[in-house]
Amino acid sequence: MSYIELSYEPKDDDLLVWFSVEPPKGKDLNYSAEKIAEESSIGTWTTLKTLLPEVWENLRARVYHIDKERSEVKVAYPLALFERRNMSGILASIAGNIFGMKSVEELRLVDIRLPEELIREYPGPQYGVEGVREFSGVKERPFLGTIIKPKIGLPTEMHAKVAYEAWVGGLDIVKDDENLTSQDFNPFEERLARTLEMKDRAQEETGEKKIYLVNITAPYKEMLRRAELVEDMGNEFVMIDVVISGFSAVQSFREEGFKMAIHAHRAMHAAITRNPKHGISMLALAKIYRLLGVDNLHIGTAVGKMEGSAEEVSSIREELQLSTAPSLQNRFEQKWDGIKPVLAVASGGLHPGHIPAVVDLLGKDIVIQAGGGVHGHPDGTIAGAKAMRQALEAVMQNIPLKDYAEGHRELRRALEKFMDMKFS
Ligand code: CAP
Ligand code: MG
Repeated sequence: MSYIELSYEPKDDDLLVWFSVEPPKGKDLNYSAEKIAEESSIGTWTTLKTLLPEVWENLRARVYHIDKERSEVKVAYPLALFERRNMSGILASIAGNIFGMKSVEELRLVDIRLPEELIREYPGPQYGVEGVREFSGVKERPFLGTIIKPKIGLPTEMHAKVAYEAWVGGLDIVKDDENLTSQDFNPFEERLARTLEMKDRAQEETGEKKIYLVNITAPYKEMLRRAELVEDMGNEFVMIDVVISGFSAVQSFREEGFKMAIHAHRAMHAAITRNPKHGISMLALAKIYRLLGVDNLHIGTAVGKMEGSAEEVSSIREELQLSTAPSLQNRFEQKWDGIKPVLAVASGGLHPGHIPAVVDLLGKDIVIQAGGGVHGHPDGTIAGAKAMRQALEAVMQNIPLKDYAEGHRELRRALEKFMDMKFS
């Protein structure tokens, strides 16, 4: 009785998983493929006297593709193996014990093909790209944002003041950092109230809608309490560290039905996604978060301080935004019927000089965020925000950044500091 069935034609409603595998010394790919399918569906390390024929027939995973060249296997899972609308349960099968088995040396979950029957059971983003553009008034161009820096430590009043400066300098978005929650020097309630006052003031002064991504990451019941506060104060967004909070919290939070968009920060993802031979790809995680229903998701920049190649970041952006993501060398074709597109967030080591490259790579349905790249501007936060806006203006008008900087002091000063550019 083998889990390998290369003649098996996956059904439309099978969930498919693409693995890259390094078998242990002395074992071949077929050996590891067998163990992966067994441990991720119905089996264990030995044959079982308790294995009913119908369990074997109806619920086992089937290895339908083995590529010895690329050391990859593809496995088909019947949907009956999983509980409906329980993403944690699905992952406990396809992304659970198998990573720790001795019968693989390395194992990477490259991609998941979500069948349309499963897609229909999940909400997807409440707002998505259109909805966020709708309530923010940012129509065509990328969104510009900053993260208050230092990431931790500013007292509440200073946090709110820096946020005000970023907004009046021209940024659309101010975000709490991923590890700013409710510390003694900047308690959540205080920060929310003071920063929203500054948001209102900046909106009046600029005539532009402004967005505050307040971080509600906390034990789940506390997340709900904070979300209620945020909603009562009329803020349109919450931010959640989704990997750290867990799939169950993200799925539950989306189902709470708050009338607020979810900005998904992915801190901790690299513990799972970074090793090219082991773990889970950011592409696969991004698909799960789109299905669960975040509105914004960090995906990397290719040009900033965080790892992630241009090809990978671009592929993830496509997966988040296309209604059908075509198959690639390491990506299933994926239909997203009825699931809204997600705003891709490019952040991490960015400054105004990066904006042309980021827009070139990822297009306009993105959020470009810079923390150090704004608050590290030699003339301070307002100038840093202006420099970001000027850089985007240059891109939208197809003017080379250096030329545009000639007539825009804040951008020039940013390029002098961050890119060592020389001006006459
Ligand atoms: C960026 C950032 C973001 C990273 C996360 C930080 O600050 O606030 O958390 O972008 O990385 O704390 O590093 P800087 P990613 O602009 O000062 O780098 O978006 O890849 O998940
Ligand atoms: Mg951060």
